[in-house]
Amino acid sequence: MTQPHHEDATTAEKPPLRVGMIGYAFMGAAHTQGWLTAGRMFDLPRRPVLAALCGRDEAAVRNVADRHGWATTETDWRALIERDDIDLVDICTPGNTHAEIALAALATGKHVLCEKPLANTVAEAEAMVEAAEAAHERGQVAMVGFNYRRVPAIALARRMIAEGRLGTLRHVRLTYLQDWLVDPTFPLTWRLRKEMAGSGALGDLGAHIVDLGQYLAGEPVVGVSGLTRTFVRERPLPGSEPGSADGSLGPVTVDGTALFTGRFASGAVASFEASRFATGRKNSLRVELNGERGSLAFDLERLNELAYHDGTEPGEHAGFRRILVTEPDHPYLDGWWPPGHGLGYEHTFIHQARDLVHAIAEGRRPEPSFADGLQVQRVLSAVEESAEKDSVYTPID
Ligand code: SOE
Repeated sequence: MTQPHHEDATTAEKPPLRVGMIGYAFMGAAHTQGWLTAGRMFDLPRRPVLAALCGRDEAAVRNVADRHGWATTETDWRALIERDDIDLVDICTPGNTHAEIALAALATGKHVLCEKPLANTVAEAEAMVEAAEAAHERGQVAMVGFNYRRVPAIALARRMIAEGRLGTLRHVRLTYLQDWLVDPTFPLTWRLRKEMAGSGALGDLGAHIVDLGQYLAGEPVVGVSGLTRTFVRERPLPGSEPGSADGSLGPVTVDGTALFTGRFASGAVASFEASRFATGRKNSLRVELNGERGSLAFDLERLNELAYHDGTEPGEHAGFRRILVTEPDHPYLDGWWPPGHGLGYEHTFIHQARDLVHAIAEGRRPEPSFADGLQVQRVLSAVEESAEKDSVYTPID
């Protein structure tokens, strides 16, 4: 049967995009929101279907699948990947598993969405890019989940920079601050173990701001100087692990804070700060860009707003002004509420799902691609190398 053209089709008539998701914790829940809602609010060429959810604990995965609306469950990701009633594999597991799962999923002909950071090492990320390129020739699509690109104000900032409203860029300033590690009794979860997470604040939060910096500037970072710290070096082992009853501690093997500077080939300079020790900061992501003709500033705590300073205006009444990014012609706003009603964090995942469905239907490389994820990985790795050398320090006697 020929499929109706999507604009003429009712939602039920559109060809399904059967999603199989691996992992169902925080990111899994966020991605589920994306898959559930994208087709309801946007006119998509394919209809996302929550086909299968995979996790190792059978009872727990069934419970979440039931609540979130996934049709079936699996306890082995390999079984999920082998299923021929799955079109896309969505990877929401810790970083140490991304490469293996993505390579296997691409090999079985699936499209792939992989959470950030793309991998734990540059070598893994390179292998993933190679596999994604080969898969692209076969009509498959592979995307990495840097969701903050999908905040409408960030997408608008990118558009304004590309239009030349800031002129030549000089400064790109990004901070991503959380405080959940300030408490020294916070347990040693997987995010604090190098063998699972790859790195700490650097890979978790730094990956986001490196991606945003490169996306907004429209060019890659070509050099860095870094400084990392692990303030609390031992933490209680989580309750479920042996030894916890007697209050055993285990070593924290990742950074808690990463500061770095970067340079772009154009001559613009960037500063980055990623921390889990910024007391009082819960999920504070801020961006400011200064160019020869103007500046832009964004704060995730006020994510419906973008601050813009037009440096060509007479000084007398110039200043940063607030753009409320809720107009129908702002990025992604065509699917949402009337002006002023506002969006939130979860909408970034809905927009991510929307963009990925379009890329699949059009057979084009999505943004951010695995190659974009690899470029971020290269920057993170260079920061670690620089921090190990302590090259940022010129000692002062
Ligand atoms: C935890 O630090 C975390 O959930 C990150 O892993 C996400 O990528 C970020 O968006 C919010 O914080």
